[in-house]
Amino acid sequence: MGAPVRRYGIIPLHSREAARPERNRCHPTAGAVGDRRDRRCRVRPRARCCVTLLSSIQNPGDLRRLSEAQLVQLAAEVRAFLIESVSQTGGHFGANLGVVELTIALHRVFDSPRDQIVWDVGHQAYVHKMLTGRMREFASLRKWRGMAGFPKRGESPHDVFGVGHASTSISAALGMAVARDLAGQHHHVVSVIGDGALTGGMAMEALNHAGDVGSDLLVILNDNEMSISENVGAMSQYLTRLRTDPAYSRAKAELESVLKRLPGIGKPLTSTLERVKDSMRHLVVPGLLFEGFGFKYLGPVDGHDLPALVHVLEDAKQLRGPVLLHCVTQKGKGYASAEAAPDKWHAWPSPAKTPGPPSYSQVFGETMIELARQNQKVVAVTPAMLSGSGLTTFQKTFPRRTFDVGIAEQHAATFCAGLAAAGLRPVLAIYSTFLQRAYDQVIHDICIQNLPVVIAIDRAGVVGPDGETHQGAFDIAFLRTVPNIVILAPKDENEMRLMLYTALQQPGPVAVRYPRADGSGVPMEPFREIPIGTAEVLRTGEQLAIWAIGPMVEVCLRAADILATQHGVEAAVVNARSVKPLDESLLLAHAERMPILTVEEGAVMGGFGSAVMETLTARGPCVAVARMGLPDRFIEHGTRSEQLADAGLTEADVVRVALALFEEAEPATGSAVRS
Ligand SMILES: Cc1ncc(C[n+]2csc(CCOP(=O)(O)OP(=O)(O)O)c2C)c(N)n1
Repeated sequence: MGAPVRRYGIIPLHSREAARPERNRCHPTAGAVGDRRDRRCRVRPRARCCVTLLSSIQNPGDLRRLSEAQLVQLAAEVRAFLIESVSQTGGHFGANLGVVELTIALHRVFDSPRDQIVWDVGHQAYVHKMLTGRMREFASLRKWRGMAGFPKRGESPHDVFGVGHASTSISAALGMAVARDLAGQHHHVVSVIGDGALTGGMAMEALNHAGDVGSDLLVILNDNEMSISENVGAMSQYLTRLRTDPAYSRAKAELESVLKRLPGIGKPLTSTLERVKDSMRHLVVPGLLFEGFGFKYLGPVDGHDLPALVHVLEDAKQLRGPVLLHCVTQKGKGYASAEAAPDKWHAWPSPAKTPGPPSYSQVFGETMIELARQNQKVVAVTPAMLSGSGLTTFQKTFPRRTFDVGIAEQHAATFCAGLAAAGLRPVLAIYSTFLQRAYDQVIHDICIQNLPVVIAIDRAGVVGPDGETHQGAFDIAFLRTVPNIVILAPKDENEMRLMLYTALQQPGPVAVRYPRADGSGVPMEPFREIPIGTAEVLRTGEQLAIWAIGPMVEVCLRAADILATQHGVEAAVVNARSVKPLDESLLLAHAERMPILTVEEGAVMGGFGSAVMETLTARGPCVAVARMGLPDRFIEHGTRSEQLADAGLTEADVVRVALALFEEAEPATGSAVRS
């Protein structure tokens, strides 16, 4: 048996006076223990050092040399460094400020990497990276070939599990705990999961399994009441009750003491009494939801009280079986603006945009308002990405027709299927990368029943600094094989509007995919339907046909100009628009006359180009075909243009491949189809 479970008092709600004015510069922390201001900053060598203790931490073991006061000092330095560093590079901000004390306490109490700390989502792992020898790397955070913004196994032995999507940590940690048990080892495994990520079905599945398996596992619930926007759902309300209701905790304490004093009155009565006691406990004991899952519940504990955290973690370490420590933190802690508006400071805000075309997400949000005004049946559904998807104003305009379902992509898809089955016209606003979570729901619940759900796929293609875990590479390849679905890809933001309008006129499911990018600044047309399955010839030419989709259309038009002016090759450029169904008659007509080059910002394997090849193989003439798209490897963090260059999707690449294809096809018309 492990040590008895200790209960920790309810803490007051976050005190606002803790908010300090922001100082986003390297500044000395006031004369606390270990402050040696003459030392040079390792991060900014020419600056006087604001992180004297922090720069002495080479690995987490160094934390164990520090006194309690020094740990508190270290937390201040970590915050100063975070503010300084992320203000320069950009990156996730609020969540990291919220876990400063928790991360220090974890690395003080546990022995990483022997003990395994698994982060959920991983956007809050910057402090973990600092304490595990990667301070110098912060200048390259989320930059091409620089340090990743998420834990990555290849980056450090302390990153025991790679991540970027939410709700995976309990499953992964449980796997590690079970592997440890089977190997007869004795280290600790800890999962750190946010209250937002806890809304994900996977987290529930893992809690359910962990309680059954019973392995030693510590789950730390980092409860800051926020997902990216305010957290939603009944679970969130339950956590709020645990956190904040002093009457609840007083009643709990009083009732527990009364129950303890109740006498046993003979055998038959005892069992009845026990049952009564048990059901009364269920009324008032906090954390019973988790205890029902087979976890010992500790907390809630103030996640900014470092000594208390160290203390409770030491206790938790002694316990056997699955344990859940409920830790209350404040997103953005220590930076006034981020405390006041944690949603806006989830990531460091991008510099004010120079006036220019709106982003696709913005246009999507505005279009949704117009469409909802026209059609009472239109409703919007988002799995926890309200602002990222451009739906903030839509929600304000149509609060009853907006559904933020939490980090629950699978539920979001089937919820839409239900809405559609009952006669509404749901639009599921979802990032390409997160749609991966809902594949079965798209097949089983939407497409088999041919329900008219519009799937608005944002961030399709490369996404920039979030990198590998967030690339929108696979949606065409995985959707294309599913019967009934129509897949559209606009060349610009105006076409996206028209496609959304068109999608809502269809009797079955339609996906519209668009990039994480600004539009081209084209004028917006009144709504009109684009005939499904028709492509658009934007440039004529008889020596080569370039079939492109999405933002690649613009790239190919520029490439075609170069081909004509510099190489004397006249290429047709086709905006395919409809990936499924394809405009087969136009494609076959082109294939009769010239080689075909396909270009897409999506996985080349199984993508749009594959659809073209399949059509030509089945019905076309023997013609040379080349495909360009995202390669069969994961593309790391960097800027969008670095990633497109890495993938070989620049206009120069299109020119190069087009010339090679043209030259290969030229001597012998009727050369074999190839890719
Ligand atoms: C499956 C999935 N859906 C959506 C997201 C986008 N996302 C990144 S962080 C985040 C909020 C996470 O909230 P929480 O787990 O409470 O962590 P916090 O930021 O509050 O620390 C969301 C929705 C994601 N990473 N993964």
